[in-house]
Amino acid sequence: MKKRAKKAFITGLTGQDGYYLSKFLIEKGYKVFGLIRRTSNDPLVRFGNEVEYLKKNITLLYGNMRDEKTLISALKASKPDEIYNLAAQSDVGISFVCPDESWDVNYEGTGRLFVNALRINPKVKIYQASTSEMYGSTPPPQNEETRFMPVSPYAEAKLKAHRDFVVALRKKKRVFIASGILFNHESPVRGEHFVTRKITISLAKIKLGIQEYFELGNLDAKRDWGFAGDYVEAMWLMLQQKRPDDFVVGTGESRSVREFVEAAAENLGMKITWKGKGLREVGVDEKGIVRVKVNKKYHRPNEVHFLLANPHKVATILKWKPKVSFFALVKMMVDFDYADLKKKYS
Ligand code: NAP
Ligand code: F7E
Repeated sequence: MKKRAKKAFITGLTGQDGYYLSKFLIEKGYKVFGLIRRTSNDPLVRFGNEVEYLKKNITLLYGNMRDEKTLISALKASKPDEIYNLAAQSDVGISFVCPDESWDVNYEGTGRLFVNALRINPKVKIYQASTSEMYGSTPPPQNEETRFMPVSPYAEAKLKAHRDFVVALRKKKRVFIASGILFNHESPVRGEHFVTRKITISLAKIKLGIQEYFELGNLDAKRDWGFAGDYVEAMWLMLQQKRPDDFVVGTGESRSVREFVEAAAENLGMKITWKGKGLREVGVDEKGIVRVKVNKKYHRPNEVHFLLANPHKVATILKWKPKVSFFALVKMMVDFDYADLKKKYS
């Protein structure tokens, strides 16, 4: 007899990770259900020219992490074997401006989803998108044993969700809830307000003569940047284990925002060098034209200075390793934005 296809329910389907994870699961033969919320623009804009293929292969269910009834309806309609909770107000900077939304979606929303999912089916396997931001001010390298010291409303909400709805619920009810403590992961479909994509879009525009310069905040912040397409496999692997657990997912290499700018520029045949200090620092090209300025408005009230994963556990237990290097990731993003903008502006 033919085996029934497994069913996966993804929240945050329309985000960066939702895009890569839904494609990954469709290719694995899953029947995929995704939560989408009403937005003023097309919520599937990230799917680009794959939209028809993905729409054909995903059952879209309207709902919102802030609205419990809609989550219950979506769970009843999808009857999932696996749940991937990717929905979040995921912008750390914005979480200082809208802390209540960050709390309601990232903490309360996770509770609404998990408690109802386990009430409907106590055997469902759940993945929670935890984050390296939970380490906050704890010095690197960071692994599963490292102390959490969050410094933003985003990280506080994610940490409380991790403690209450992953660690405590798993222990108390002996249910299958795994979490990925993922370090920054990027791609050509990364949200345009995150620093990597802001840099690749801005430099591509400068190269095309559409823009003269762009502004950044803290150039010295260091992040462990990997490729989102690699990281969704680790999420899936976590739900294929016998026991639920927490895993740090990262590359084990860290670079500053400044280094990201330099690498992206190099891919466009430009060389950026730095002059001045603090808010007066600028990045100039080989002709001496200012291409990067620092603006206080992009500095956060509290900053996470240095993140660097120790991915030993994910490599040994899940046998997972990133495939795309830092430089290949930067090239992938720059190439995409340059080609896309050239088409749009020519
Ligand atoms: P993203 O691109 O910002 O996507 C966030 C998703 O959440 C979008 O689909 C968004 O829908 C949805 N969402 C936001 N508020 C919602 C609400 N009230 N109800 C329902 N859906 C809502 O984020 P991502 O980069 O894919 O990240 C996925 C998850 O991993 C997030 O939980 C994030 O916090 C976490 N994480 C990300 C990273 C990273 O480096 N990317 C690292 C660690 C952890 P709309 O499209 O309608 O806005
Ligand atoms: O900032 C600095 C900024 O916004 C990276 C989310 O996916 O990863 C992401 O959070 C660094 C920070 O990502 C600008 O201060 C300088 O130090 O790209 P980002 P993030 O805050 O690390 C974690 C793991 C998540 O969980 C989150 O959901 O870059 N930076 N200048 C800037 N950042 C932005 N956005 N814009 C600037 O102009």
